[in-house]
Amino acid sequence: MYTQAIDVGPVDATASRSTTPQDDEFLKRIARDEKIEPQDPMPEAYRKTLIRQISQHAHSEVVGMLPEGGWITRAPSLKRKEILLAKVQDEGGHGLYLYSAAETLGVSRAELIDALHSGKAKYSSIFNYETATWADIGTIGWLVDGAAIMNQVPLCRCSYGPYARAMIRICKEESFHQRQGFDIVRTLCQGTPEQKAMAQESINRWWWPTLMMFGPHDADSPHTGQATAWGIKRITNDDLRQKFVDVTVPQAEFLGLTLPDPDLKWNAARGHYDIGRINWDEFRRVVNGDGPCNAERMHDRVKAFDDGAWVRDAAAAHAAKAAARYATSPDTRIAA
Ligand code: FAQ
Repeated sequence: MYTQAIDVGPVDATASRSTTPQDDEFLKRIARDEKIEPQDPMPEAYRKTLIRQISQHAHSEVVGMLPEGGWITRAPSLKRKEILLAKVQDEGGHGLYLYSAAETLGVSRAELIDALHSGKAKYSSIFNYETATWADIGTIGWLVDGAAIMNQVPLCRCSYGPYARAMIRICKEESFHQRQGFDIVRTLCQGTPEQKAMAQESINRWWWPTLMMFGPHDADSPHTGQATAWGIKRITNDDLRQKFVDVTVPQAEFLGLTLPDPDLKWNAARGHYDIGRINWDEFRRVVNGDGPCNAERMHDRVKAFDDGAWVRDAAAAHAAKAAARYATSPDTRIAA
C-alpha cells in the first residue's frame, strides 16, 4: 500500500547558521545531500539531536512490542499467532538496529536504556494506549504501522548514514506489518456484524492517538526547523500527518469503516482532506507519563530487562571466550 519512494526534495541548509569553517563545510555537504558518517566532523548540536531522535525511536520500537505482545497467546488461530510472533520480534530487531545506530554517535547502550527506565527519555505516545480487543492488533498494524511507515520512509533519506541505512530494512518490515494489520481488519469487516462492530470500535479509539504520533503542529514543534535544515527530518510533522490522512481515508471507505471525525472532509481547493482539532491536552498528558498505560508499560519493560540479565551475561561470557580462543588460535573462529 505504501511505496518506499516518497519524494523528499532537496535540503535547504540555509536555515542553519554556521559559526566555524568546519560547520560551513558540514552544511555544504548537507546541501549536496551527502551522507554524514560516524567518523566525519559534525556540529555537537547535530550529534545530540540525532542521539535524541534515534534513541527515542529505538525506545518506541522496544516499548512498542508490549501492546501487541500480550495478544500472542490469545491470537485467534495458529496462522495469526505465527504472524504476530514474527511481527513483535521484528519490532525488537528494529530497536536493536536503532540502538546500534545511536551508539555510532558515541553514546553507550547502557546510558540510553537507563534514560528510558528512569523516565528521562521519551518514547512514542501511541504505545501508552491499551489493546483491549483482537481488533486492536489489526488496527495497530493498519494505522500505527501505517503512520510509522509514512514517517519513516523519508528517514531512509536522512543525512546521517547509519540511521538512513537502518531505516531501509525497517521500512520494508513495517510495510509487511501494515499489510497484515489491514488483513486482520478486512477479515473482521467481512465477518459477522459483531466482528465488524469490534473493528469499528477499535478504530474509534485509535484514530486520534495515531494522528498524534506525528508530533505537534509544525508551528509548535521546537525541533522541526533545525532538524529539517540538517536533512534529518525530510518532511515536517504536519505534512506527514496530511499524507497519512489522505491515503487512509479511502482505505477506511473500502473497509466500510467510519473514521471518528465529524469534520473530516475533502477540500477540493487544497487537494487534501481537512480534519478536526487534535486534542493536544491529551497528547501532552500521555507524553508526560499520564496516559492509560504508561505505568504498566514501564513496569513491564523494566521487568523484561531485569529478567533478561542472565541471557545478556551468558552471551557476553560466550563472546569473551570465543574472542580469547580466536586470539590464541585464529582457526577456531568459525567453530566459535
Ligand atoms: N510521542 O519538535 P518535535 C513505531 C516529542 S515507531 C512522544 O516535533 P521531533 C513502530 C518529541 O520527542 C514510532 N513524544 O520533535 C512500531 C520532542 O520531545 P523532546 C516512533 C513525542 O523529534 C509500530 C517534543 O515532543 N517513531 O511506531 C511525540 O522533531 C507498531 C517536540 O516535538 C519515531 O520515533 C510522540 N508522538 O519530532 C512499533 C520516528 N511527538 O525530545 C511497534 C522517528 C513528538 O524535545 C508496533 N522520530 N514528541 O523532549 C521522528 O520522526 C520525530 O522524532 C517525531 C517528533 C516526529 C516523533
